[in-house]
Amino acid sequence: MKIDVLTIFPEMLEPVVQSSISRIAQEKELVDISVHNIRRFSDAKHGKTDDYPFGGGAGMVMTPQPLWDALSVIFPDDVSRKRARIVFPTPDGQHFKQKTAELLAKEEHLVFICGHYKGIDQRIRDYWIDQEISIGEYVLTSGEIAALVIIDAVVRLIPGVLGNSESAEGDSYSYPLLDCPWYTRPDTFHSLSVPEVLLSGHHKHILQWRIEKRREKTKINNPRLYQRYLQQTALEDLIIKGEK
Ligand code: 6GU
Repeated sequence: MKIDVLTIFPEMLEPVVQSSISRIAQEKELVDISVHNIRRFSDAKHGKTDDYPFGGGAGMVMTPQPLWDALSVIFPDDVSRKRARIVFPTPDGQHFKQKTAELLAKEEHLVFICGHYKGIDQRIRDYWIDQEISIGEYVLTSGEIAALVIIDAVVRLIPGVLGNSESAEGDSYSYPLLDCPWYTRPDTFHSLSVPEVLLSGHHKHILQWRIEKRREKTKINNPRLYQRYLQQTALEDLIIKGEK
């Protein structure tokens, strides 16, 4: 997968995309991430990339020219444009979910536009952007952090990026319940012990314990997900009984 990120703060992104999962994915040549400085595309004095909003209001809006020119370089022709998905992280976008990450992980080319201030000129959104994504109900100062969140969630789902031992399979959100607690050696630490069942070697009991812990945690931390889980298991029971 090719990933291009347009930003006025490349220094915010570079250390992150060059470490952790993104670095491994790039070393394995499964992903190629390029960070582009929007300022370099600006025709204005001193590489200016923002201006006052028409009609007034607080804050600045990113001007269309540098973004348009940067996108025109990334997409030299219609074919390259058709093969890509342009994502705009923004607090007024659609909620980012695991399902969103799964769909984006199937793309061959993703382009992220990081906005600042009040955002970007609407004409860029109308003409270029395929998908507007919010990572949660709070406001961040910049789209960079949100873009990094989305990239991390997507890259780890690309086949081959994670090793078997780190497999994305039982993740919270790819399974209908949140994750259970995990422990490792030593079995007693500062007089804190590990639940005995995990040391019992009794696989069925361990599985039952883990499901119970997942239920307990989901009920408390994400009641809506828990309700969905209850409905789904009720439906599955009906299907098993042949009533649906
Ligand atoms: Cl995608 N951007 C910004 N600036 N703030 C956010 C967000 C995105 N998602 C939630 N808050």
